[in-house]
Amino acid sequence: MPTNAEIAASLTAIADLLDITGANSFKVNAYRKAARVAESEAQDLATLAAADPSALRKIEGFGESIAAKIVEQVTTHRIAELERLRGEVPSGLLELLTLQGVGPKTVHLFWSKAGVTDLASLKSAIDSGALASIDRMGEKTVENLRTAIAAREAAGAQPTRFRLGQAVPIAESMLAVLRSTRGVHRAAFAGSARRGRETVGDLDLLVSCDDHDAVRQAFLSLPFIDRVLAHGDTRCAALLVGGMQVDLRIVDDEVFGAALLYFTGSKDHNVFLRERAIAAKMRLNEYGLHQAPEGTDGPVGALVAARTEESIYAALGLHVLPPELREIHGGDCEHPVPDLVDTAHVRAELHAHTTASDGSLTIHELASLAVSRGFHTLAITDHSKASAQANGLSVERLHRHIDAIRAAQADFPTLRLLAGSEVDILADGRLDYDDDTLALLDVVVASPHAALRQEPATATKRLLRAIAHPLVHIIGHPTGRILLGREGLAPDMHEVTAAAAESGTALEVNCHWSRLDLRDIHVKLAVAAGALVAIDCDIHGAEDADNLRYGVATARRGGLTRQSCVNTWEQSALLAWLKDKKSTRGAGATR
Ligand code: DGT
Ligand code: CA
Ligand code: CA
Ligand code: ZN
Repeated sequence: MPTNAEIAASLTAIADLLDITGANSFKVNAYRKAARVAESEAQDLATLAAADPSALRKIEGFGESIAAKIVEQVTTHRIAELERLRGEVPSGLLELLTLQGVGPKTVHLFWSKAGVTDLASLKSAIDSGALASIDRMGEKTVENLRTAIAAREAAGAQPTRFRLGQAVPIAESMLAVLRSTRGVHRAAFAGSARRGRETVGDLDLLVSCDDHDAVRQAFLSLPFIDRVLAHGDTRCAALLVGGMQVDLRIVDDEVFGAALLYFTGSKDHNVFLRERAIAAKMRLNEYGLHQAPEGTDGPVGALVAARTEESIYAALGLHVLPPELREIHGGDCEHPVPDLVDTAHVRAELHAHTTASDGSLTIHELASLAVSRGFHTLAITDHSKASAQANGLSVERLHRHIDAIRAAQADFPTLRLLAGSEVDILADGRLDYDDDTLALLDVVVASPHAALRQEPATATKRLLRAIAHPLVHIIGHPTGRILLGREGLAPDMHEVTAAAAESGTALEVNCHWSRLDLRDIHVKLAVAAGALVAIDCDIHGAEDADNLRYGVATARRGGLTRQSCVNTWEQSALLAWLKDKKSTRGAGATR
């Protein structure tokens, strides 16, 4: 059965193809909206449609005709309308959509006004001047197109998105160089990376300075630049070794806030802010918030705000929306923003491996690392026996490991060391250790590691069983997905989060940037259900502790508050939760 992402991709494909044929934009927008809804819907749409085809209609954004298309894809694995459109539109035109700055409406113009059908004919149309003669196709647009084609050709078959934890360190090392460049006032990354999205299409850097030349020189001589795509006075672009694109904007310091706001996006949030500005008789763009023009198309009026994001939100009468909320929460920042969890609040790591299973640190090294982070609690949670490939511990080895953890405690007066385990949730939801063994542990993280392709309904039952187990404290990386690698389980997350809230079991946001599991939309459901969430680095080596920020960003995107995150609690509250949960053992649990 198709995944939500596959359904979203089909809906987007229909929208793109309709747009390219010049179809009515209401119809096109309905498909685009439905694609966004499908992508951020936490329930498995195929499961929903298979159980009751009319259920889809209840989801806001799916009209009758679109719901029917989804049912068609679920039941027949094809959508006749999509195939008809594919027959009508030359396939080479779709490739043009991957060019930066080129959308389907532009492709419609290329096709209908200049007879362009693929990349090769687009290049000839540029060279012959045929393109420049199309209405609304200025010289600047054609120049941008050349840049985009160069980028496309240089990137070749590289992946089109990169994982947050791979992009952010590169962005920061580039910013460090730019910040030390002469005349630079402020430098930041914007775009999807600043919103903490799990993958980024390209990096957007922003610098304010007195000397554009110096910044451009510094940028162009950064290490790992493979190929320069553009080097203008206010915009540079380059491809890095590995294929990621970096866009740099150079602005005056007075407008840094406006540019940061604009280039942070999301596009939907920008649209919301612009409309808000218009309603208040103002205009907002990347150069600032201005009074509206006097006449219908005169120049904009006086500058209202531009130096900081805060000043712009304030002038619009809005609360500042943290960047992580500028995407899935859409535009809504009229209400006070919740007290989101922050990296500085985290005082405990509850998922860490030592050399006893597949970690590279000893108990003592891990504990020293936790102390250096200012943590008050660390749980040692090595793998259980079913994870043989990760050197999971037999019951006998676990007994000795618990003793070693208890013995190490004496050396760390400021840190509470907990003896735990990351216990496999077997395919049917049973746990990999018997209850008497689990009862010896201070903390049990139960995680799925194998059988990650099971049907959604089976996966739901599996997780519900583990959640209801009274000796389980935390469900580790609940779906087992690997970003850009493996889909993982697709359980009904409404049921999973409701059950977690009911039993007081925490759901983990695994901070590793290849997991980020729970993902943002699942965190949002957990928050809505009132479930507890654990944000853990799943430490296997010292560097993993630095991934905390990615897990926190994911949690913030889902709207997680400090109160609902167990890692932020005072030690006494955390220990009380761990102990109390165990003592309800046997109270009506299904085993
Ligand atoms: P990505 O790179 O695909 O992960 O996603 P973003 O959000 O970083 O997108 P990008 O790099 O194309 O543009 C960065 C931001 O600039 C975007 O979030 C909002 C703003 N922006 C760029 N193009 C447009 C546009 O055509 N309209 C509006 N409203 N905003 C735009
Ligand atoms: Ca970007
Ligand atoms: Ca960009
Ligand atoms: Zn683990």
